[in-house]
Amino acid sequence: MKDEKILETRLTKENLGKLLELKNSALNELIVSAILKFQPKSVFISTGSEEDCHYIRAMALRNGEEKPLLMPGHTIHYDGYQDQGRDPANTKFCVSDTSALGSGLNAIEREAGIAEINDIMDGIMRGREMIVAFYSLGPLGTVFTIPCVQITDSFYVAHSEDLLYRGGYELFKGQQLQDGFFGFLHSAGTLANGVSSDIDLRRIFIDLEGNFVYSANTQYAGNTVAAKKLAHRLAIRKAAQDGWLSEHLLLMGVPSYEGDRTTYLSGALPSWCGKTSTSMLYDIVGDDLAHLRKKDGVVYAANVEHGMFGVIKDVNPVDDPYIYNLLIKPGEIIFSNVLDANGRPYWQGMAEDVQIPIAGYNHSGPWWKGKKDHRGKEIPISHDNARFCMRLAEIQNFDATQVVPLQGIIYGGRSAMRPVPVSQSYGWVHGVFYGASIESEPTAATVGAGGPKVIINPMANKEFVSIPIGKYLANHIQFGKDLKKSPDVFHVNYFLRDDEGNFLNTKMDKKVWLRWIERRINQKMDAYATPTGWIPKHEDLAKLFERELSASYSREDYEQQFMTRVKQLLEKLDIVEEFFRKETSAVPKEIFDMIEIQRGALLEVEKKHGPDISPFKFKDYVPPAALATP
Ligand code: SPV
Ligand code: MN
Repeated sequence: MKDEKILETRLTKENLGKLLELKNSALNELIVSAILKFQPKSVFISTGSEEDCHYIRAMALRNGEEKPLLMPGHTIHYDGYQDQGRDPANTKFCVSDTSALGSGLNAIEREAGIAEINDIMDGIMRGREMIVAFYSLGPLGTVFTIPCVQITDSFYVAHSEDLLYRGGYELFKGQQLQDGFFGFLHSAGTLANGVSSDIDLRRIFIDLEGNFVYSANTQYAGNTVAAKKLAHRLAIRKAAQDGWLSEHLLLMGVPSYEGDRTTYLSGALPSWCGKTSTSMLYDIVGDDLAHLRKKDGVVYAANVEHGMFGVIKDVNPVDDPYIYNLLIKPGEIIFSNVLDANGRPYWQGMAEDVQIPIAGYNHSGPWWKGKKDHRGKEIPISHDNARFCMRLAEIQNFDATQVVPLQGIIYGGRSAMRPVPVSQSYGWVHGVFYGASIESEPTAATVGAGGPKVIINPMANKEFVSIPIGKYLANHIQFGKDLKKSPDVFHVNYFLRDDEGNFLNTKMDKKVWLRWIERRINQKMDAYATPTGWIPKHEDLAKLFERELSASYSREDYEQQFMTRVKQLLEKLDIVEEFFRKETSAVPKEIFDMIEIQRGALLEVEKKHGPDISPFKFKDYVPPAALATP
């Protein structure tokens, strides 16, 4: 059958009109091949118009993927009990030469991968409607724009995308897209009770050579929502080819005390390490993904998204007032995997004065207090990775600047004993090393988390890097080279603990660390040099604690938090070195040099001062010159 005939059999006149108006033969071919493979009963084309978005939302409710809550605009969605996070084991890159990707990436030979996914997705939409929707990665009308087309049978996925991304229908007008487009083919598979039930057949296969992602038998947004982590993997590869960076970064503006400037910062922290809450401290531009490009020697950044898919656990009036206030008033929000009791949502760590019901419906199905899972573990009221999804524009402290000049990059992890709460690198390459050696613990954002206690997660991007990790780091080093001034690079760790396991900092202390960062970038703050970077002085922090939090900050707290713990830091260097020695792609020599220099500097200060060194001991310290490469 000719292409037009196939389209006519599945599309109403109105939908066909919306498609043909684009006059895009590559797109038509893609849709025809999707129809032939997936066998949907009908096809809905969304232009992103209010009417089309309304239809998508209504259908998500009608087919049970979402249910209405009492508050106008609020809906709730559940993922299957085994489908509440990303699935690294079944997320694979399909490439002709799997060994060329290095050792850290989950790859499958391209033909075999595509055959496997085609087999799984054969006829997968039978009896269902197929949605075709268009989005843009990054702001429209800028060099950041990348057109994306999503084909899915999940109205929940399309609804989430309408909240999270800028519409891209117009970008597909015309036969040629200058630089191609990214395509996403998703099916939630068989649904039971509104959730994907063939979890054994869950696959997320990324065809790097075709710029397509296939995702089947899953609903969790990290596995399905095209323009989020699926597009991010394609974008990392495209960025490497074109000399820019696609990063797992928050973006924020910090207005100055003097009222004369806003400093734009980005931050890479693995999920569960305080990324969203950092982005909310001052003015939020984005909380998850950013693209970085250079122009005239300056780095510019843009938020890939325009919505937020945030962890809801611990969102309460004290820690996250702006978000909390939105979650309790009318507005378009999708809650996922929280407790629904009589049409009201409840989650772990919400306001203290909220009376949590003892029964309702949650990510485990009907729920009652004391309900246990198959391992005998009590099921909490909401999943640790339960989320909310909303547009950023709703948020009070949203900064709508589309493209921002980037002055600072923050890397952060989760570590009980190291490193100090905040430090600054001596230069760009030392900063790349900060990012390359991010340390965290397993999180709830991936299913089947387990394995090693310490995870080395370069740039918090390990799960998404789609090129050899060595090449990825080499690109970072290269990116900083021909700049008028490279962004200053910092490291944060909000999770230091004492010997009894108590946190050394409150959640709000990060406001002070961010303020110190802003003032360092603008040369308004002095610092001590230490073997691992510049650290704040006590007297400066004491003033910032007073001004930001009306709190005092004792010398003892400072000494304990900013202690250089030589033994722990050396241990970490060993773990980092082992991680990179095991990698089969060519890791840049600069990374190994940094490990050596750091190790040497730590051993030297240990000889002089012993293993736990007070920050006051570094008043006259001079760091190794080799750390200060520009
Ligand atoms: C993360 O875990 O980093 C997220 C959520 O941003 S996910 O969609 O799972 O990637
Ligand atoms: Mn993320």
